[in-house]
Amino acid sequence: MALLSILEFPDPRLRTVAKPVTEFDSELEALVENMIETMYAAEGIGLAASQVDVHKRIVVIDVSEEKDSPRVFINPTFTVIEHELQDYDEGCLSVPGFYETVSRPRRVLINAVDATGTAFELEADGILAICIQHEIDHLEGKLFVDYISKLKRDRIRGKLEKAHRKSA
Ligand code: GNR
Ligand code: NI
Repeated sequence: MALLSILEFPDPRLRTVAKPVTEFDSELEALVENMIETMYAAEGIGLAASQVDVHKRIVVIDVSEEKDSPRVFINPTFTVIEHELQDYDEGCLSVPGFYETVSRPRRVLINAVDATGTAFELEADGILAICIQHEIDHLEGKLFVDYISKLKRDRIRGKLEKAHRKSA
């Protein structure tokens, strides 16, 4: 097992559109294990492969209280089953320290395959619905800061760039 390093906004690699997974092999299994370990170490509730500079359609999520129920979503898609929006103060491991309100559909039907290539579907609401939409955005090269004003986004970019210069 290994911890993977997480790209931070405004790194242009976060804008890469991820490709579907086609090989369900031990290499994929190892990557998924490392993503789960990295998500827990970073105290996140989700992680998309894009964030660790692997541009494949892989997401891990654990929204459980005990942090003992990791879920794996490969090639995930969703359809909205309740268009009513819910507001949530979102954060992102790739935008550390910043939280902004984002509105997303309240209830979605997720279609994905697991690490063995077996298809499944799952109805999601609450934080799971928010998180899967946030993670699928990452696979499309999209970040939650894209939903807020340019003024706020540029302010966050400036602060993170300054922090990156200091730690370089
Ligand atoms: O840990 C995370 N918390 C979170 C809170 C509100 C909405 C979305 C998230 S996902 C985030 C982890 C992350 O960056 N996943 O891409
Ligand atoms: Ni994120």
